[in-house]
Amino acid sequence: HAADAHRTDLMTITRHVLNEQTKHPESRGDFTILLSHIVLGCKFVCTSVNKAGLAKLLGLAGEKNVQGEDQKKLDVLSNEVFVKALISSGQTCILVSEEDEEAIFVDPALRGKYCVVFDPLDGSSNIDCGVSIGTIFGIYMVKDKNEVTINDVLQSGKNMLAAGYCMYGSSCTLVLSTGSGVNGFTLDPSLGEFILTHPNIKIPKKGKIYSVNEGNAKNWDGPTAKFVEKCKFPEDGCSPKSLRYIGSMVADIHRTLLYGGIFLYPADKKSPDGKLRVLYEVFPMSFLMEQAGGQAFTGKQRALDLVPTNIHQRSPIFLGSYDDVEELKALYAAEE
Ligand code: AHM
Ligand code: MG
Repeated sequence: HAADAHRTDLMTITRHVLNEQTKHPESRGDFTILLSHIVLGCKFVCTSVNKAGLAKLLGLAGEKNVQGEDQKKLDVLSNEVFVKALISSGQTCILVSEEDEEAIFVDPALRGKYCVVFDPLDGSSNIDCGVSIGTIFGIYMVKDKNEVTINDVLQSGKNMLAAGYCMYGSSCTLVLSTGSGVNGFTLDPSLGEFILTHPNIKIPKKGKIYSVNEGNAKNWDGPTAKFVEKCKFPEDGCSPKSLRYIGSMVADIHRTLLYGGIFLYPADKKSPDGKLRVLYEVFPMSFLMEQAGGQAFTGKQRALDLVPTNIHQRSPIFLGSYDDVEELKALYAAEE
């Protein structure tokens, strides 16, 4: 009986990834170990986020992060947990975290072949009011394990082997791509396992939602302003798009993947590079978007073609349904 099979044949994230990796038998075990350590970090952060109000983990830790913003205790905690989990996996050689100014080079004795770039807890301005936040990560492979340099992470996004995010929302959802489509897993708290709940996510070809911080509108460039105007006052007789903006990238991208539409964090006069960071925000989300059939564009080029020169570099980014991004690209092309 199909319904029974559903309940008793549980596709855990580990089982799913092992199945996917049969194409790369040489890396199967190593990648699975790395992923299980990332999953452990996500479970820990999930529990901490859920307990935050109760455990009085909220509030300033008295430290500032690299960008000079106030850092919340949960950010510090999440970062420590991820760094330690990744190092102890024995599979990593370089780590780049939003919370650490310098890249972390793993002790040679514990070194493996993967580089992990991550934002341990993104959207932290949303912590205090209980809105969804998330972890974002991307994985590269080092060229030569014996000669590890910063250039191993300063690679274009299309070289990523895998990328994903975990959203700490009404449920805990991990969305992952290892380069052959996108799959979503939901944490079953009673089992402590992520179970495949959203197989083969494909973003709708065109969406009805746009997602942007309109408070920055006065400083936008021409094409962004024109695009948003067209969302509200379409010229072709279509209905206007709805606006949804959570201000938490993981939640805004998760909705965009499932419902379609477009997410914009454009350049503006005050921040010509936008706000979001190339390595651990823009690249992983762009990787997922393309794997789901959507597009990711910087205003100048395909986002995954960027080659960062600095680990904390920022870039404007437009992500979403194929047709919606196509429309925006046409406006930028007309500008040139
Ligand atoms: P953070 O890394 O300091 O949390 O900032 C990143 C967040 C993203 O989650 C979100 O998309 C964006 O900042 C929202 O920025 P804004 O408040 O400018 O709209
Ligand atoms: Mg962030």
